[in-house]
Amino acid sequence: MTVQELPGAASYRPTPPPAWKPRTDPAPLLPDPEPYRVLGTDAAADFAPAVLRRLYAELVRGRRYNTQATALTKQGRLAVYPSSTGQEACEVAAALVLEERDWLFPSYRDTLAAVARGLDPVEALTLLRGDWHTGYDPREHRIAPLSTPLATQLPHAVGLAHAARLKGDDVVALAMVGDGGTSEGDFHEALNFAAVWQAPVVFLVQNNGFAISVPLAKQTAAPSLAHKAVGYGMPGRLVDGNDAAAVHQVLSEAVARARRGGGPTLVEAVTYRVEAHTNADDATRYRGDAEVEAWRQHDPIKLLERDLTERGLLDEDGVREAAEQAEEMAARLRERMNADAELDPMDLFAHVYAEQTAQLREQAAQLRAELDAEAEGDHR
Ligand SMILES: Cc1ncc(C[n+]2csc(CCOP(=O)(O)OP(=O)(O)O)c2C)c(N)n1
Repeated sequence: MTVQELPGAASYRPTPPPAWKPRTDPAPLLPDPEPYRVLGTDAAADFAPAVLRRLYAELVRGRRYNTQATALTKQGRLAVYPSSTGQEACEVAAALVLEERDWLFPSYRDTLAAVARGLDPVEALTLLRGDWHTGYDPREHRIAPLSTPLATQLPHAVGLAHAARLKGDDVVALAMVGDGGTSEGDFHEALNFAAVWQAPVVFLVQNNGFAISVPLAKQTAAPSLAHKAVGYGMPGRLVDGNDAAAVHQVLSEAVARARRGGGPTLVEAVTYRVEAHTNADDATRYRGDAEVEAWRQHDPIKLLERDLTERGLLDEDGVREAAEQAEEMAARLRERMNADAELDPMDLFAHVYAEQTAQLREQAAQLRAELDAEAEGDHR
């Protein structure tokens, strides 16, 4: 018996499952096959020279901040510093594309973004010096605490952005995370909620090649990190993370989209962590010099300087001026970081809970007693 001979076969029409209907077309959400670039291409001519010069000054200052902070770890003035050397284009552009009323959600790698947004350079290092929780008032510049637990800043960013939208506030949140952080559950939860709620949030993934010693290939089998966006129903953009103009443009577009109610964007910036993970890491154990050298040739400052010089937008005086301003900043930072901070150990218990737990009260009383006994001993 053939199918045509089955009873009722004449009325049989194949149909999709009853609840199925077409959802979002994935094509417009897909990232470009190659990272977007501006410097050295025709697109550079459309860029406002003032923005490029500002980016240049900030990159030079940012690089000097990184080298100075690393030097402070060697002098014992800073406990730890996760350097963003080589990633300055991402750090600076993330700060510059936001309005004052917006919020930045950085990770421990992003001290520089916080400083470029206006945070006091010493306050930005307070946590890494081990002196104080967070070290600054997040509300002052609308910069959430530098987050050490990977990706936990992302759901916070989504919550803030969604709440702002419900209240009718014109606020965008930009959240930064590393390539390793994209494997965390918090990354998934944040992106899923952001897309479902169409929250005004931009996720910037700095793909710097490594999560400490783990290379990206051992981290994910996704075609790119930007492709992950499609699964959540938001656009993914792939950009050369060392091309400051390209990062600035892609992030500006994502922020503008979020602001006009268009929802979230996931931006993957392809960059490289030129230094070790922190001063406590030895990167020579998991990568070779040739790889690092290739990235040094694709340095964000070199790329911008070459483009600006070739187009007559920067001369020797401009280069010297930027270097001098960066030196002044570094000298002030050194001076202030070399002064011993006045610390009250009792502050350990402050600002953790609105109402302290019984255990914390007990521990605080113990510490108070020890400090008092020590002070008495000093007087004897
Ligand atoms: C939830 C959590 N798990 C593990 C760690 C330990 N840890 C600190 S940094 C790091 C690597 C993160 O790499 P990536 O997200 O690529 O950021 P990068 O340091 O390269 O900027 C890990 C696993 C942590 N801080 N938080």
